[in-house]
Amino acid sequence: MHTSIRHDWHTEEVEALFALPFQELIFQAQSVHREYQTPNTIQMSTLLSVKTGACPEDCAYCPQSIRYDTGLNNEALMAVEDVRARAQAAREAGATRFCMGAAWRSPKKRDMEVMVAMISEVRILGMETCATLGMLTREQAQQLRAAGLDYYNHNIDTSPEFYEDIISTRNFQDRLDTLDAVREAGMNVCCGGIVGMGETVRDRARMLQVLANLAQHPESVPINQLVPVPGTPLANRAAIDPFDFIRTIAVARLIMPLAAVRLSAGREQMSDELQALAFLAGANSIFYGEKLLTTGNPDVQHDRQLFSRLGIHTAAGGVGALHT
Ligand code: SAM
Ligand code: DTB
Ligand code: SF4
Repeated sequence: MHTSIRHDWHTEEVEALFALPFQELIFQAQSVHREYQTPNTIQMSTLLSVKTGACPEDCAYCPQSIRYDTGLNNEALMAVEDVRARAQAAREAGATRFCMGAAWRSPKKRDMEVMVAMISEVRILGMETCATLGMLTREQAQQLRAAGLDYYNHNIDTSPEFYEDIISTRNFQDRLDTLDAVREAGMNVCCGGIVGMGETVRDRARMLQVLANLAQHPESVPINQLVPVPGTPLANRAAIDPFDFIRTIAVARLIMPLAAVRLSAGREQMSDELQALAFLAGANSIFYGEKLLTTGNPDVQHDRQLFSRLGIHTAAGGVGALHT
């Protein structure tokens, strides 16, 4: 059997995958995983929030929006040397990629100068570099690429239809425009979304359909489970059925066979068994280290033990990446 790589998915087809009996879906996803990916292998990225809080956007899930009182300490853009030290520590702990996040709508000229220096320093350490800084112009994307940025993370977060229920300060097309600029600059795309925000199964299918129908699939697809943060409008959303979360991972794997599917936010709230099920369904990358951007993540000792119990190896470089 050879599953083809498609870019012409219909919503109904993707919905039909979500509707498969759970075991059938997992079997299909694991079969595709075996065909296209290295089994039992997981790539690890470490996140660092290099500029925290006071973001002018109103993303309903986000503790960093200036509009919600989440008790977060706002922090200015970090010094390059401090970021370098954090990247080195992450490398020593076993991460292969370092992802720098900033709570901006989009970076200013002054910010870009610092980011360029930061990216070069992390690259010198021999790590892959990733950044998530908000919307970019074509010129900014080129500048980041020239500085040595390997990946840009920019999530579509949900379906085009549900988007305006979650964010009002930008639209879905703005996200697609930045993704286009990132692609044009020749960088790897990291793009996914959040589940558990009150969206329907159709919204989940539409989100994955949009990603799979891009001219080129993202090299990395983070699937985040909403971390409900007190003070945000989504603080009291009912938790998603864990099996529905796993279904989202499985469908991402099935329709984007070459992508690294990232089991992202929400791991701290998941049991070891649920994470093992996510890996079985096709997740093969994680965020590694005690913190995501502002919220918690499992400690490294626990992750190492989990991988050892499952016989999982850690990958040296990006799966299916354009540049490593
Ligand atoms: N400001 C930039 C932007 O939004 O593009 C970059 C940083 S932003 C925090 C990166 C991503 O983190 C968001 O797109 C969203 O998918 C994810 N995220 C933020 N808060 C979250 C939460 N409470 N639970 C799960 N994912 C979250
Ligand atoms: C992604 O998709 N998830 C990461 C990363 N890309 C930047 C961020 C998760 C953030 C969770 C909430 C927080 O820690 O602030
Ligand atoms: Fe700002 Fe990004 Fe948070 Fe939205 S997700 S409020 S853009 S930091």
